[in-house]
Amino acid sequence: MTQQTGGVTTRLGVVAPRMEYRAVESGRELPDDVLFAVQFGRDDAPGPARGVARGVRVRLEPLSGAGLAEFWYANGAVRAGTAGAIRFAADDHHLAAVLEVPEHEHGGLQAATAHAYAQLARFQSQSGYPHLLRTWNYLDAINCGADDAERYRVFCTGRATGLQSLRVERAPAATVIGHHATTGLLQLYWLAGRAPGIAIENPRQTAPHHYPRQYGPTPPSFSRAMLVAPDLLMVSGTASIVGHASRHPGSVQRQMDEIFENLELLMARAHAHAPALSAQTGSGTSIKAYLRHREDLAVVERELARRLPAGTPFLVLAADVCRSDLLLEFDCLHAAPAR
Ligand code: 3EB
Repeated sequence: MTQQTGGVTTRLGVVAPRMEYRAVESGRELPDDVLFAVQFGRDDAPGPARGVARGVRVRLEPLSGAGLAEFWYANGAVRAGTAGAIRFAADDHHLAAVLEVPEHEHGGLQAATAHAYAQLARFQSQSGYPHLLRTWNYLDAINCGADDAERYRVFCTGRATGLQSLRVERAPAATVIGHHATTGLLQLYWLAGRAPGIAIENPRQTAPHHYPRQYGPTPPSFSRAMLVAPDLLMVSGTASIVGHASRHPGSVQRQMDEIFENLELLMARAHAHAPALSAQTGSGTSIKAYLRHREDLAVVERELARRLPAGTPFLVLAADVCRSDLLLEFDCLHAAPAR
């Protein structure tokens, strides 16, 4: 089936939200055609406050790109609502939703995470958008705790427990990142579709559900990237990992080179399924970097400016990555260049 919607021709008939980083004007309401907006920074930063139906504020300090928000533009009318503690907004093809769970209400991270994912699973199975495509997860002190008590590993166990009831044929693409601030919250937001995406794996990296025991009792389960529509690839949080091992501890530059190897391999594979997507980083690529040490900012900014077409907006956020030897991680949206 070929269909024309908003100027985008697709073969599958799925039309992705158009996603871009743009400046938020303080005090302005979200335009009606926005499905979801992700803002970064403290509660008193400009833009819609916490609790706005069509969006979330992630409490990570922007080191570069302050004031930029990630806007997801809808296709068709937007319907927003709540279901218990979940806030959601949906268009003709996709649903965005957010759930923020105070850890103390559940007696700790593992139970809070299990609860959050059980809520997600229950909601998703009734939502009319059954295909979970992409999740983002933010928690405090992600590297605290020794060995299997490290909070990222505890999170992984809680997530697996909560998701048990959801039949996911393909694990979604995902990001799990640590706040530098103390928020007390597990923040979870996600994108789901009426139609499934196509999971893209990275042959340089071990499938997460096959990670060996040394990384924790419950291996994570996520796809390295999800082709949401013929014109949008959503790449998972991508770090300097080859096989299952972290590479280049101590070198931000070399970790970044490894990340770009991983990203471009995923882009090349996605291009084989979706020829509208470029096989390399280009004008349709949006990157947000999560950076552990702010003194590495200049290196990251220089590299992103060098790799992205001139003037491409990008974000660098102060954050912790799920393994303490990883200095940074990238989220990447890879869209067909605007026509
Ligand atoms: C990695 O490749 C780095 O637990 O869902 C990246 C993306 C990472 C998602 C997850 C973890 C997750 O293993 C960490």
